[in-house]
Amino acid sequence: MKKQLDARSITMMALLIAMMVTLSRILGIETQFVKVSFTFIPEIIMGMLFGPFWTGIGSVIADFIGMSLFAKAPFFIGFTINAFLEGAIYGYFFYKKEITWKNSIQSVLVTTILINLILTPLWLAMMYQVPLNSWIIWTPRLIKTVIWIPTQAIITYFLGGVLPYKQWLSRFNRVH
Ligand code: FOL
Repeated sequence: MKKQLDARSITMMALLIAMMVTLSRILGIETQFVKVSFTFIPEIIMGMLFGPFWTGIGSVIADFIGMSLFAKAPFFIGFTINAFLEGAIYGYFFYKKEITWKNSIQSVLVTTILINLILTPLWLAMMYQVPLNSWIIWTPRLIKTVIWIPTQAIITYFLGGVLPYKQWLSRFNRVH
């Protein structure tokens, strides 16, 4: 059985979900074919504290809230699947773990390859009915990927240095 969430954990989840919505829908850059945002930061924090399952659920809730408040395009279920997998991946790499160069780089490589280079091109091709090999899918995406992998890896690693995660862990994962 999954550990039940207590009131304090639910409050922290809500705060992190609000950060995800803000970072992805208000402070993020969204074009029709590529998105750039810092949503991975609250996702990693949630991943450290609550693990893959709850971080996947939290990211899906953030997708629903973001789409219902700030939709710039029609809802497409593929991006909800992305949200779940992305949350689950950060939970897998960071739940109750220290952030190191190794898991920073691994997490950005796995999300980039699975989400940004495999699933999202499929969703975009389906959503806009363009061929999967069209330049409009790949040109901006490959440019973003080259810049984004080192950027996200570096930010992730430095998050490890500034977050009081040991304190948080003892607060949020107390044995009842
Ligand atoms: N449907 C849902 N459920 N959520 C959304 O956020 C959403 N957004 C759009 C349409 N339907 C949606 C708007 N269009 C990308 C580009 C345009 C776009 C949605 C996504 C995109 O390229 N996204 C990222 C990866 C996806 C992710 O991080 O979840 C990218 O690779 O740049």
